[in-house]
This record gives sequence, structure tokens and C-alpha cells, in this order.
Amino acid sequence: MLIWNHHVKPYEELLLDVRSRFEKANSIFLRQIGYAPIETIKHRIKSEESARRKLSKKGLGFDEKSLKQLSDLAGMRVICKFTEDIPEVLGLIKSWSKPKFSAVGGAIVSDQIDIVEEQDFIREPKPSGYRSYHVICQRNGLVFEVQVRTIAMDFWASTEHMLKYKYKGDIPKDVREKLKSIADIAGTLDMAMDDIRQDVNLGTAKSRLLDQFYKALDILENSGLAFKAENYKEQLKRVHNDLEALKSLAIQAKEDVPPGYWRTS
Ligand code: 0O2
Repeated sequence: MLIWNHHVKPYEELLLDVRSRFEKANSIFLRQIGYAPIETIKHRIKSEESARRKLSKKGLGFDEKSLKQLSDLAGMRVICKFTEDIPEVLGLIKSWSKPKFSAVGGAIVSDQIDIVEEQDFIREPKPSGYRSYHVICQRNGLVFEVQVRTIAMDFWASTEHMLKYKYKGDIPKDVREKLKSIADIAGTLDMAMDDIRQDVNLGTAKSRLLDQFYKALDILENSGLAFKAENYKEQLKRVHNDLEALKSLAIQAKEDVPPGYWRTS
């Protein structure tokens, strides 16, 4: 007899491992470029009842072999702010499929995650209006699904899911039509958000440059070079809105810092 908790335990461990890979990568992005592509991560194991229902819909029995055919028994949702963040997340998943060699003896480390299938419901939304990018992966024979989507796509999908539940799977036609047009609005919202992403990136770049600039001024002031710091402050007033000029000013100020004073924190 199949004991549900025993069956899903390795999947739970797998999801925790994948989740921590995403979290680590996200912090590296944040540290290196001041921006992280992942907004939120959710993961879940399908409930026994829901797995039973799905298998019976597919005409399959409730056993170990049939459960292996449910690609979303273990599922993870990676939610991004912008559509343009999605390829970054896909790139991360792809990087896990490369064999890793251990430092000792060069043996292959078996934490490799392979992509079994990709489904792009963003380029080709489902007739309901559902949009998301699905990646079906597997590690050591355990299959799981990663859904990558924006906040707008996630909002739509979770609302539609809730309505499906409320109407017992049979959403009335007028509600379905409304949902479809909201999905189109969500698509337009995502496109508009991608447009302003450029501004967000510029804002991040500017604040990083200003951090470096003020750090240099602080050192100059505390190393007997306050007159230089004052001079830079005056120049900053003129270049504040010009990213390139701000960049060269920050480099110049950093170069004026006496040797040995600059510390990377
Ligand atoms: P839940 O409760 O999220 O787990 P297939 O055998 O591949 O043909 P399957 O497995 O239904 O059929 O694949 P599909 O269509 O890729 O759906 C997998 C999951 O994607 C679903 O799991 C949903 O999470 C999500 N999804 C797909 N289509 C829709 C949709 O129209 N609306 C919403 N809200 N979500 C969708 P479950 O088991 O259906 O649901």
C-alpha cells in the first residue's frame, strides 16, 4: 500500500534544495548588480486528494508508477517583477543541468538538475488567458515543475484558480470572458512595466555610483583632503542628472583616495 508521507518526503527535500538554490542565486544577483530578478518563491507538494483526482481524470490508478506521471506533484512558483526577469531565472535553471565536478578527484557530483520539457504559455497563452513559463525538471528520477511568472500573471492565475474552486471547475461563461479580458489587461500591464524597467535599472546604477562617490568623499574628508571633497561636492551639483558624467566623477574621486584607505565592505 502506498503511504503518502513516505512517497512525498524525497520530493519535499528536493523542493527545499531547489528553493535554496534560487535564494542563493538571487542574493548573488543583488550583491553583484544591485538588483535581483526573483520577487517571491512559493513551493508545494500536491495534496493526496488532489493527486488522486488528477490521476483519475487521466484514467490512471493511485499507485507509485502512476504518480511518477504527475509532473507537478512537486511544484515551485518563481515570481518576478518584470517579464524581462524571466529569462534570467530560466538561465539559472539551465545552469544546474551542467555536470558539476568535485574538487577532489574530479568525480561528477550528482546534484545535476535536468530539464525534461519547457512550455511557454507566455508566448502562447492558454485559451483561458493563463500565462506562465513552465519548466519540467528532474533530479535522480524525481520529476518536479517550476512555474516562472510575473506578479501580474500570478495574481491572475491565483484568482482564476480560486474561482475554479468556487464554481467546482465549471466557471460560468460571462465570468470566463471577464477573466480572459483581465488576462489581456495583465499582459498590457506587464509590457508597460517592462518599459519602465529601464528607468529602474538606471535608478539602481545611479544610487550605486552615489554610494561609491560619498564613500570616497568621506575618506577624503578624514584623511586631510577635505578641500578636495568640497570641490567634488560642487562638481556633483552640475552632473547629478548625467549618469556618464557622474560615473567619471565617482571614478576620479575614488582615484584621489590615498593608497590603502579604500576598503571594500
Ligand atoms: P494546481 O492546484 O495548481 O496544482 P497535462 O497532463 O500536462 O496535459 P496538466 O498537468 O494539467 O496537464 O498540465 P498543465 O496544463 O501544464 O497544468 C499544470 C499546472 O499549471 C496546473 O496544475 C496549474 O497550476 C497551472 N495551470 C495550467 N493551466 C492553468 C489555467 O488555465 N489556470 C490556472 N490558474 N492555472 C493553470 P493543476 O494541477 O491544474 O492545479
